[in-house]
Amino acid sequence: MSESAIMRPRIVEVRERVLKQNDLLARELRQRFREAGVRVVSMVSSPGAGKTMLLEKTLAILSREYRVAALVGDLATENDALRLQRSGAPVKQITTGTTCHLDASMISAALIDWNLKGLGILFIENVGNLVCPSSYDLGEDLRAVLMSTTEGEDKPLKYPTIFNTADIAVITKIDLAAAVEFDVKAVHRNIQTVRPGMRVIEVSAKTGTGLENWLQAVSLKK
Ligand SMILES: Nc1nc2c(ncn2[C@@H]2O[C@H](COP(=O)(O)OP(=O)(O)O)[C@@H](O)[C@H]2O)c(=O)[nH]1
Ligand SMILES: [Mg+2]
Repeated sequence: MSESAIMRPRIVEVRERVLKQNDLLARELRQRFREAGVRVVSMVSSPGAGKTMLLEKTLAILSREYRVAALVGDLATENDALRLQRSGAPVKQITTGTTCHLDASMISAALIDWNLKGLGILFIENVGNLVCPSSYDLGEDLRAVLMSTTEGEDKPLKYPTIFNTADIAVITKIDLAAAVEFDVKAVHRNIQTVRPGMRVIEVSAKTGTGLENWLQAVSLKK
């Protein structure tokens, strides 16, 4: 038997154990969020799709109405936390080193000294990646997958799992659609092929287009 054939079952076993452990911890987090009455919204996308910019706008607007806060994951640097802190909301950076996603234990550790009572919405910006984050439940109420017009229309077909584990899809940088000849109809078709019935919101954090729809989806307003 080749070495890879011997190794494969053990790797799968360890991976299953890690995911099971994560699911248990995510369940505890969800319970903690529920008890504190905080709504948790996570954002996933490829690097540069516009998570931080949309979150900067979101925190600035929603903080007039709710107490909002954010956790932001990246392999390295505190850059995004510094950008988000300008909104005045409490923000904490989670640096993951070589890990390409956030997991429930990282969220738990980041919140250790936070009092969640009285918080309206907690946002979690995941590490930029359309693959790894899909397997890790973070205890969130709503997971938004973002993709920008500059990435092409076929991302939903290439990365179906992340679209299947998310609750809503957000097409970002809609202000650039014409310039990059982005086919808006095609992306809607592709998302519905992968995930029939999925809610899709088109936004531009730069111009403000569609921001109302996004804010309505993430906020407590029904
Ligand atoms: N034209 C345009 N650029 C945007 C928009 N949103 C983000 N960007 C730009 O895209 C780049 C990456 O954005 P960032 O928020 O850091 O993406 P992240 O890596 O997903 O957090 C930055 O240069 C932003 O200024 C948008 O709605 N329109
Ligand atoms: Mg970012």
